[in-house]
Amino acid sequence: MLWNEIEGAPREKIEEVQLARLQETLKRVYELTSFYKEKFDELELTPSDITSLKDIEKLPFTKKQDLRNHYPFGLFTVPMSEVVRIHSSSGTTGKPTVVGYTKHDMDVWNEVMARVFTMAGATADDVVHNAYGYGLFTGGLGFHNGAETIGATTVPVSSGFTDRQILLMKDFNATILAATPSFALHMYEAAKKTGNDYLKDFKLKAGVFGAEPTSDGLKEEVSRVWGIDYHEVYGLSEIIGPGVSSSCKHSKLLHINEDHFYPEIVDHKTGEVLADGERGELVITSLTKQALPIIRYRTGDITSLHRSPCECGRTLVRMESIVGRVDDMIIVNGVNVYPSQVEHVIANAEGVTLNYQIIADKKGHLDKIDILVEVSEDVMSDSIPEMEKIKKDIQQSLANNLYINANVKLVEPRTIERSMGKAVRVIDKRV
Ligand code: DLL
Repeated sequence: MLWNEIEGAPREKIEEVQLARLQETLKRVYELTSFYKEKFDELELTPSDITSLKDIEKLPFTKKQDLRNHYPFGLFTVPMSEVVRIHSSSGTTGKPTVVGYTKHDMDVWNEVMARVFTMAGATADDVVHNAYGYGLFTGGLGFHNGAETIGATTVPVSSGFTDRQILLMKDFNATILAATPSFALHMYEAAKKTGNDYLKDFKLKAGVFGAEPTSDGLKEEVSRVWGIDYHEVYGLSEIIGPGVSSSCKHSKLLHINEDHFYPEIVDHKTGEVLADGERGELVITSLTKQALPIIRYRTGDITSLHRSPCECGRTLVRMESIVGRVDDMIIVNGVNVYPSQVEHVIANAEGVTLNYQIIADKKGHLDKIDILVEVSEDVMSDSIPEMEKIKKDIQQSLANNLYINANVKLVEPRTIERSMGKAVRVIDKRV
């Protein structure tokens, strides 16, 4: 089932809508912000020079730093009286990035989140247990409004208080779980403690997971332990929040709501636009945003685009699941490594869980990398030969697959700190 007709419209129709909306957005930013006016003037461009979607390549990029430079509201194109909602990043690595929404922007967000839930098979008959954090983070309220838009019963539980989550999920007969994948796994650990036949008490049928890079192994684990279909959702606050794209039941690729968000893939070093299927940095132009329209935003997320038809009938372009972030990549003695690649190796190893942490440091002039991995409950941690074998196998697999020499340290179950939202996978002591 589609939420909106446009999701399955002929390509020409989608592109016609995109071009008209792009031209409107360009006029808006050119006339209403000195930031874009100056950037366009430098390139001797005016909005009327953009007459095809291909012309988008002529436009300047927008970076996170541009938003920070105009903190808090400098790039808004409406008076504050029209702004009905503010969200913001946590700002742990500098000034927070602040985003705003008009009533119309909220309608767009609700609509794309309704599409996300519909893609996951949810209807008004479902009970959505929303364990994304509420507050300035867009996860909680984004999912909340989407669930209400489809008429589902919405449980605004937010993150944290894991034992209570389990109780409420069971007693309220939740059918859809919305959470970060790492928190969903943590919830499972808590549920398991309540008894071995924990699953018979739950009515869950599907989950809508996102907000952090996740290996196929972790996705399969979440789906297996809860006995549910795994649907993925992607998004970022600068563009709207969750709801930029999501997966249907037919494949792992995510349909991009491209009538609202125009995607491109660029080489992250040169900025050159790459062909479909090639991996690079995702760049998004908002096509309908009013409070904070944004042109060619460098998301920092690495993925690729695919235009093959999908069995669900949607004609929207699809993206592969995020491989990693440009700035998440750690360079270990000259070798590029993404945390999700390490996670993939751990997922295929015997005797360990998917709770891990990567610690990068210096030893003399060389980089040194420790990977802490929790062993499974059923591994005899006092059996030294068994532990040695597990450790060696993981180290060997990291060397063979990722070309890194890491020191794997096996640790007792439940000793790595759990995250209630996005998991912290890397601690880089070199920076
Ligand atoms: O994380 C919005 C969101 C909330 C998406 C809930 C999905 C579910 P920010 O806090 O602005 O917004 O963080 C955005 O999170 O640039 C990606 O690096 C990462 N991210 C989001 N979804 C995924 C995903 C929300 N499905 C940043 N896979 C993005 C991998 C993701 N990374």
